[in-house]
Amino acid sequence: RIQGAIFDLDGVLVDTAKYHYLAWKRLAAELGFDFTEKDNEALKGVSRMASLDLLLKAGGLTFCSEKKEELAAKKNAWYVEYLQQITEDEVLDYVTDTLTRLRRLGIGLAIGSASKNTPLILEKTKLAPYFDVIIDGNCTSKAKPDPEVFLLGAKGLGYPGEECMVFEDSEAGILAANAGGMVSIYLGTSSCADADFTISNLSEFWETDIM
Ligand code: G16
Ligand code: MG
Repeated sequence: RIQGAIFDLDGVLVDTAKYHYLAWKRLAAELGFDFTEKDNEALKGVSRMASLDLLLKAGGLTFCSEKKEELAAKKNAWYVEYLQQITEDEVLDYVTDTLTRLRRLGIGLAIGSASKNTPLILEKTKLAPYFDVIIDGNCTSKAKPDPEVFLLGAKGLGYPGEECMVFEDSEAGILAANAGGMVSIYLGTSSCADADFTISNLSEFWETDIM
């Protein structure tokens, strides 16, 4: 039986994925190449430095690690600048309803995000009070598809992975949830072959028999 729910942040609770994309696209433009929305799919859920490596690969460029730190910092500064203007309006559809309903059913609630900007996003969107446990890029060392972030989330909630479900919008995140033994739920309009379930928004979750 499911006792805990672990939510990815970017692209699941909050529509910040578009700001990551804008900032990466801006960096690519500055480096002299176009970065498309299709290229961007592979960056979802992936850590900042790993994302930069994928971006540079798409542009056919290589840099030393010092220069890469500089480029990643530049992208992050733009991203943080975009985040300054976000509000509760950026919270995706059915999110607060779903969190409230799960809470009423006694389900423990956690965040499992790769983002080091999680505290800022939670503050701006006023989502922090909904969660018992917050695991993000500031307290993990292994990026998705490694299950570390979700295993820490389950541990924080006090349940084994098998009793938790994970909501994800990225392939890397679904693989991480599977590796942690959790029920993996993919949120997206396309399908994800590795996910246990695919839903196009959180209201559809309530039509499934997952719980
Ligand atoms: C998010 C995004 C990724 C991003 C990563 C690191 O993860 O999906 O695109 O690269 O965090 O973010 P930051 O640069 O803010 O530390 P998640 O796990 O919330 O989807
Ligand atoms: Mg995500």
